[in-house]
Amino acid sequence: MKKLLIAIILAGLLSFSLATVSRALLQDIEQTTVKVRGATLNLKVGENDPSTVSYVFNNLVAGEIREFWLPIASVGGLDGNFWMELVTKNSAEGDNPESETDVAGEGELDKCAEVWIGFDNSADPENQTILEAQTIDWTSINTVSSLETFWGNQVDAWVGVGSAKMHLMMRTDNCGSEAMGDVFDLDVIFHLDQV
Ligand SMILES: [Ca+2]
Ligand SMILES: [Ca+2]
Ligand SMILES: [Ca+2]
Repeated sequence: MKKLLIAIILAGLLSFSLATVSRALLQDIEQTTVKVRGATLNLKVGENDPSTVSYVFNNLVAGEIREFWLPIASVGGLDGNFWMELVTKNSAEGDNPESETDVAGEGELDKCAEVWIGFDNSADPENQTILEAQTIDWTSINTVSSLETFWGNQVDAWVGVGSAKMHLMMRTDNCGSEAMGDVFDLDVIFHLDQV
């Protein structure tokens, strides 16, 4: 009887030990990492950001056209509404030959000079004549202030994918002897607003 009791106790201890061994469970862990960065809305005009582009149009004469092309791209993570401003400043009489008819106060060149502004889609150079959006036809510079190209139009899309190229032309066909040697600066200001 005593042997039987010992045998039962041993069997119980053995089964308890087996149960303890069977509790060593398998495990698996997976992980994912979220890298967080704030949004950017960033316009790039020309090759450098911020832009370092400037032009000099010297000795403009009636009948000729001066012009430049400038790549414009949205390089941030957000789309935006693209629009522009033209601001004339530093109007002055400059050189004043005796034949100039107006040498008083500010110069007259900024009042008679005209601009033309259009956009090409440079991603498709074969079809630039087709894919050209004109923003303004020949217009006196001092009557242009803000050029709003409404959100969702062709130019916004081209700026968004980085293929827009602005074409600006200037002429002084309406300028006479009153504007001889006169000077002014034209700021072309590009905007990209979050939509
Ligand atoms: Ca920028
Ligand atoms: Ca002058
Ligand atoms: Ca003048």
